[in-house]
Amino acid sequence: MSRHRLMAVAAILGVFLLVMGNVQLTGAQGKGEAKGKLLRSYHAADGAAPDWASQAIETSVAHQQSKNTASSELKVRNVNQDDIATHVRLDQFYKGLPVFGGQVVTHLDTQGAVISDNGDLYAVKLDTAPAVAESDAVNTAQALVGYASARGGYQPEVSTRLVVLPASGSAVLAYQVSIHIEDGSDATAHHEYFINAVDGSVAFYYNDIDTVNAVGTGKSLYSGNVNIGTDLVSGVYYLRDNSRGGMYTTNMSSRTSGSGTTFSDSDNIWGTNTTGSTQSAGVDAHYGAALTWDYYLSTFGRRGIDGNGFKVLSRVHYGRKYNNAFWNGSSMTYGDGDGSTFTPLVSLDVAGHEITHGLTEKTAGLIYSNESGALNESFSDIFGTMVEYSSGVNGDYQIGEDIYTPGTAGDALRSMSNPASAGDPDHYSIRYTGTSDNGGVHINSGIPNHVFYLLAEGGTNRTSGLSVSGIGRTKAAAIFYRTLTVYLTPSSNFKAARTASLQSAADLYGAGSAEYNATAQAWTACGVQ
Ligand code: M3S
Ligand code: ZN
Ligand code: CA
Ligand code: CA
Repeated sequence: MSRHRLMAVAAILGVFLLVMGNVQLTGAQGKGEAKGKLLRSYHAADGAAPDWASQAIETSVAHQQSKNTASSELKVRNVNQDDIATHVRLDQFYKGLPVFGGQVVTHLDTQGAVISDNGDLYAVKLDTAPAVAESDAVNTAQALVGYASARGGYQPEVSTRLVVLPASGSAVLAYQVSIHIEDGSDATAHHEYFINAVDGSVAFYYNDIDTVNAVGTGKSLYSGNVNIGTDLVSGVYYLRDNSRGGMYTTNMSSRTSGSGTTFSDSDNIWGTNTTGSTQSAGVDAHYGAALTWDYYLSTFGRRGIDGNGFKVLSRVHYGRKYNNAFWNGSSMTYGDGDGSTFTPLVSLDVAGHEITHGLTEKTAGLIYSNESGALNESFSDIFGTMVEYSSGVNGDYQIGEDIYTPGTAGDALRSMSNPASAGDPDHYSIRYTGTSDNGGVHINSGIPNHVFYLLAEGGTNRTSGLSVSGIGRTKAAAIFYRTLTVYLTPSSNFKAARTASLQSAADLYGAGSAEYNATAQAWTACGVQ
């Protein structure tokens, strides 16, 4: 079928003129007011046309009849009268079926004469008897959407109608299958499938929903008020950041399985800075995930933990009084803590720590036991601390100081500057050799943690008495990042980490450079030769 702008034909113009209907008087133009104000309008869906609109419709249809010659029908959609002109909108039909996108608007002056028209009518010639069953068309569309039925108890809304679909070449008889999903996940969409009613193929598709990236105000527990990336879908904001890989944050509502429910909000202001709002912990987790994304991207050019835009899910309010936070291979999970050992475990260093477990899994793959496990933990502490530092607020070398023992000030889960202050070794000679904690992964991490601290800040190891000249945390982080992502392998031990970090320092700053020598000295000071 060839498409003719305004020129295609309408030999049969069936016009449905209805008498009486809704008329809205929206005020007249006053002195000095801008022109173009709507005076009154009529919508066919509301009933019969009032007198003022009937004449305009008749004139418009006659105008189209005089211009067009092919077989088609026109039905009035609406008439709007403003202080400049009256505008009649006519929809195109073919043998009673809507022609998708076929519509013309005729503009009449205050005397009722046609000024101009615009729009698209299509030349159509086809058999309107479908060969494909409507249920088959629906099945085809549903299979393409691939939405698990009744996900989380939610059933998509599905509707179908037979239409004439203008297409290049010739018009097509098609089922328009609308599948509307608004479940708060990124599956949210209004899928519009056009399934060819003769051969069952997909003739056309689009998603009729507009999602808008937004910036919300988050009132966090530990980071004050922060900007957070949110997603506006059909008037509702979601805690989903499409500018950072689509990362999203869900409320587990004390459950321990499933993905939880994506946080949503009506005014894009989230949380209250207190645990009184379930959103507050969600803000911290979402902000932590965003800062971690930004840190790896702006520092190392890495888009997400896999370098390929990995979509991070952060789950908060996991379980009841759960004193833990973990990476499970695909998402970050945070408990609320019992209120005495931990408050909600969503501080920035912990978020950076958890997400870095994901990065380690996708790079060196360090096995979570014994020395490789302690290295795994240490890289999470190192980059968790770097993420916290990147926020510009807190540059400490403590881990979890904001969430640990709210009744005791000044302590932390671990210390990189002085591991012994949290009961952890700072030197290989005093490493833990037992079997608890997977062979001391959260204990012996103190040794490489302290290597990083001495390399970054300089200082003296308390056990060996050896001193290191610091090179700054930016260079130290670059060396350790390269160590993790380029050189280490699943069973690497501390000695392998020393060798790999020296290779990294040589790559970045040159063998024998101050940075290279400081790296060697930091490991030596901590007893790893
Ligand atoms: O160490 C951190 O998080 C954890 C907590 C609080 C408990 C158990 C394990 C972990 C972990 O290693 O992620 C920050
Ligand atoms: Zn960890
Ligand atoms: Ca910290
Ligand atoms: Ca404390």
